[in-house]
Amino acid sequence: MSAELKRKAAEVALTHVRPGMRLGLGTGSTAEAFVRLLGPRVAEGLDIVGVPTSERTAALAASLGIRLATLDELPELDLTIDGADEIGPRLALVKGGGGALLREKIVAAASARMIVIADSAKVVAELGAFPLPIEVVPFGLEATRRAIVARAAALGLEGPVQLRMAGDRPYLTDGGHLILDASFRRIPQPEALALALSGIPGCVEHGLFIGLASLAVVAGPDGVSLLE
Ligand code: ABF
Repeated sequence: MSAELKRKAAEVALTHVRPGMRLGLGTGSTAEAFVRLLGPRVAEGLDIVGVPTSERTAALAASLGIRLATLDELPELDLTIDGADEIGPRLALVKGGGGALLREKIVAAASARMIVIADSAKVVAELGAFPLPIEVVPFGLEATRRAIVARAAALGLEGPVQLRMAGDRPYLTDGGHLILDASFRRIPQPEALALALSGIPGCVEHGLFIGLASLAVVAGPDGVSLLE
């Protein structure tokens, strides 16, 4: 997605921001485009407070002068703006390619509304081509991985479930967890998979966001469209 398309989607999302809002700030390059547009508006006097979903976003927002709070200080938010890796039917999402899915989901769930911003290539008829990120605790990693494989197989899903690496070391999330990327290729029943994964000890959270987004702002070569 070109920087220009990201900015266009972010611009439309910005029109949903009102003075006084408590805003969840997403992670990833599209969410960062939104934060970069928000900074100058705050400098002009727009009074909002942001709750970042990652250390990366926190650093960017702070550098732009955006007032920040933790979710403990502001446990109820008005709106979260975030990106996604895939946008499927009924605005079911795959998120977590950027490694921030746990905080992203906690923040989205604490928000009255969530708006997803993305380019049109992220819109899919069925989720799953993008490997599903699953955040797990380091203890018992292989047992947890096998449980994921078995629960998925019971739903007819097969494919490698692999530890995400950062160079020659496992990738570590902001929460000190690991990520398993599950390449199921297709996820025809995201609700069933979400339920199955949530029941596995050792799985902290998975990247299926179901029933959280209420609007997607999708930028493509022919303009911006809204999905509800
Ligand atoms: C976050 O950033 C993630 O949930 C998703 O994995 C990623 C999307 O990144 P980008 O906007 O750079 O494509 O929203």
